[in-house]
Amino acid sequence: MTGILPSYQRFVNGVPVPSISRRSFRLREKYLIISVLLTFGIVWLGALFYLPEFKSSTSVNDSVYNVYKRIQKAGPELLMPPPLAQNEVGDFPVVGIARHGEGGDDPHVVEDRNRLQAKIDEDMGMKVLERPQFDVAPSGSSSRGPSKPPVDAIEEPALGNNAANKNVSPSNQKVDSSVQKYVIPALDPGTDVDVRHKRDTVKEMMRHAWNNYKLYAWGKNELKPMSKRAHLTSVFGGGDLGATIVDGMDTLYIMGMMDEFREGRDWIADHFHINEIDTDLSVFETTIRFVGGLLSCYALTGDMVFRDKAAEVADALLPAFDTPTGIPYALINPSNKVNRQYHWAGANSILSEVGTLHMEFTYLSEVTGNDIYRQKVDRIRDVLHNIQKPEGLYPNYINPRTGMWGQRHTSLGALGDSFYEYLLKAWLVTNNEDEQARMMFDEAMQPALDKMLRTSPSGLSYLAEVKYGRVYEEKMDHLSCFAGGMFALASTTLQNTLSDRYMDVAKKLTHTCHEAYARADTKLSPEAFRFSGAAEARAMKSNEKMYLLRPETFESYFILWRLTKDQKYRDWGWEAVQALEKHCRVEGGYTGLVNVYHPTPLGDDVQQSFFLAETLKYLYLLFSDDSLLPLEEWVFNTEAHPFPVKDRNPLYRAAPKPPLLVHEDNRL
Ligand code: DMJ
Repeated sequence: MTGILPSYQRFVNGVPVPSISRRSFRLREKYLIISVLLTFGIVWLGALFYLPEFKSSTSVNDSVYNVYKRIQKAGPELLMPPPLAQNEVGDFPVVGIARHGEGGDDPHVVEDRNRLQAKIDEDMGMKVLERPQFDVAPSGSSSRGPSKPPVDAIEEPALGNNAANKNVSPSNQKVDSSVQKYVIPALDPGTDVDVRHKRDTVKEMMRHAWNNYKLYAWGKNELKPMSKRAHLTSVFGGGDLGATIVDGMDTLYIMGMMDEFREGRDWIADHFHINEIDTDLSVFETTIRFVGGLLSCYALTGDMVFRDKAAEVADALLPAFDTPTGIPYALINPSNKVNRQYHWAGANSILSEVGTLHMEFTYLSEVTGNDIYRQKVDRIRDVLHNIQKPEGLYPNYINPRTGMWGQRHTSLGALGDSFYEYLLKAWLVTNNEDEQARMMFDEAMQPALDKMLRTSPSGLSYLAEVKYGRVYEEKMDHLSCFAGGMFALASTTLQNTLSDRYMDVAKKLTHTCHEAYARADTKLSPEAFRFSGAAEARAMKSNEKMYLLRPETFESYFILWRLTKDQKYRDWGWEAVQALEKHCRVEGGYTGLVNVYHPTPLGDDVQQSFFLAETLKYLYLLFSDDSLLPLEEWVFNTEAHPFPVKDRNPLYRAAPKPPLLVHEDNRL
């Protein structure tokens, strides 16, 4: 048998001589044994002192257990092979899988990045981008420690037909005065059976989306509905941030799904700890989905857990605002406080991101009594207000160090969109107090519409992409379809010289967005559609043909339905519900589509958290009475989380102002 040590077989004249037993090793053998033992010892000591699992454990058993716990926490994706593609799997009912997030980044992110990168390259004439900054911010965030123990704010389904809850607030909105929670008004008894059925259908969709998330991805950010497991490469990464829970909570509430709401609330109270998250989070996405979602739940229920968690999230983001101008960086890692910019944006922050924090941060200051959040967004507002706007337009990129614009690209779609939305909504939600915001909105819209609003040969209005004040792409993003609702709101909330134009534009843009749906085989819109050559409201490039369960068009249907009562908006919404059911619903939830022009499209295998937060909420509201979240009393943030209007809504819940300190000589 061949051992590790040499046998030293002796040969005499080429003939092996039988071995003679020896009592001791030769010198060379001794050296070899000693060096093997030494190596072994060094490795063992290294493991003991340098591997964290071993170092922190008191016994080997603990160490093994800790490693086991980590593997368990990482979830099955660590060990499980990727799912089979459609032709390898027989049981996917409607659609096949487009490989998603395997072997790299989420294709949504990659596509977006590619698209944005292309835009930037074009804008910059293929100039090499500056290196992104990697700044270590001082650890200034003040975590508020563990949340308070659960309070009993959520007891009964707060439905309007519950006699006990029939208190009528001064604003005519039903509020349970004992705990000040929002009471869901019952449907008007005269409601058409057909409308009831449509509303119930949307509620059932929510149940399907939620139950499957709960079954396969509970506590993770999003669900892969076709592979029936957690989506670990979502915009919030693979950590346990429960994006779908936080984003979906207020939809559950307004649909009266109180058992599910309670489950979500308890998970948030017990397991939501943003400071433990060791991954880059988008300041914008985290604000609109988490801070926005939690603040909505606080307004609806008065449950302090939501308010405190919202503050915890915002506190984790605050170091990103430590820049010379106060314009925040795009990304922050909550656990080590390192800030970063998107590599595709160079040194710049993005207009739609830095301009879409205002509602959440000011309302958070109102309900906590802590002014720090308002100060942060007021500073951003000042920069944007004071900076010179080329031809009255706001470019999409701004450098947080210099406060100078980056590329001169302007859009009401990706990278620009919700900045404009928040100027209008900051004014609405403060009950018209924030006049500067409304003024900036109207001032921005006139040149924007003059440059961007175009009409196709067949008469479709659309919003083109503008660079240096000129149209450079006859293309409209699905993201821009929110603009119908925005212009309609702007038109009806203030009479000025632009009001008629706003409503006209609102209707025309929403009509065009509906055409983008109607012209696709699936009756679902592509991600972007063009108006050049033979194309009219159709995508041309393959990366534009996907549908990501986006809500913007339905948001406009909802707002326009409320404001005009034109039946076509409900009809269009119902067409969308049917298309979603036919093409996006799978056994494990709802999936986006890869190509809306294919009669049996592949699925992208992602159930986006905004599908629950926005898409289903707006569709549900479309078939509800106006008394459910009336527009005079609630303003929806860009993720469809309703915020109460100051001084009009009894659920505003402003924290009591601290008493003013008066000196003996009556000086303040
Ligand atoms: C949502 O997160 C928000 O609506 C955001 O403003 C834009 N994109 C998505 C939905 O498409």
